[in-house]
Amino acid sequence: MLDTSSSLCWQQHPLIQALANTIESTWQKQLTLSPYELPEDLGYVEGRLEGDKLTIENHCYQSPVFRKLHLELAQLGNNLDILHCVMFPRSMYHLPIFGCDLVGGRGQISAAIADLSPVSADGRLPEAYYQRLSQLPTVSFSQPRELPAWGDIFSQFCLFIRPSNSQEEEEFLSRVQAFLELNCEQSHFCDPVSNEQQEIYLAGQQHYCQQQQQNDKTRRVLEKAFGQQWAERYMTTVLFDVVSAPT
Ligand code: BLA
Repeated sequence: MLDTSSSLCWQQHPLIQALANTIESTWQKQLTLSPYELPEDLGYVEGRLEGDKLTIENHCYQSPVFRKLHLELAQLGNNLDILHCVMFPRSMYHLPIFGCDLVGGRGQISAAIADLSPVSADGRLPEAYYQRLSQLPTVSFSQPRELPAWGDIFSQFCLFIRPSNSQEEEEFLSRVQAFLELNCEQSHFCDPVSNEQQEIYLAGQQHYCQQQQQNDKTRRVLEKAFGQQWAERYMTTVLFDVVSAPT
């Protein structure tokens, strides 16, 4: 469970609470976590957007296999609840990037996105992922959403929906849990790759971050509350930092 004495978690949409707890407990159970230091002033931040308070709370770890395990909760007044989560592997391992974003307001989640995104040159996931992901039960959602142009980084397994009732919320949650568990499990079986391979996976991660930085919807929320420069710094150092050397 999330250590949440002062956490935003309890004030958020139930699906966000449930997913935050699932992520935190899966990480705690399956990975060997140590702290990841974010820039000092960016762990917990408050700003104002048109009179409403925007609060951001970050939970960040690393592990022997993952460079950065980032769970962020954000809340804008009573209007907008956000969960953002990314697992960046170290480039010496061939693992995809797990990413997830939930955006909702006034009792309704408008965007629920989750993926295991490839970082290889041919855009394919490691073979074991195809086997396992294709064995998952088929799910269909009544309101699928269309990815923006920068979303060419996502895999064929990407879910992007507007859940229309609690059953669809449950189904989304259990699919994300399956992605998470698969990713944590695979991290125990992967071997370090050659330097040449590392260069490729590093470039794949850089491309992922550059595309995500083009999400104007995220940028706009941050710019309105904290200004343009702050939003740029936050998107490029906390959310999607492009690392230039193996870590
Ligand atoms: C969409 N992200 C959004 C939206 C908002 C945010 C307001 C629009 C919601 C909607 O259209 O219904 C805002 N998201 C935020 C903010 C933060 C955040 C402010 O994380 C952080 C402070 N985004 C990610 C990750 C993925 C992602 C990891 O951070 C995917 C793995 C995807 N968010 C994503 C996509 C959209 C979105 C694809 C839809 C963009 C569009 O339709 O143009």
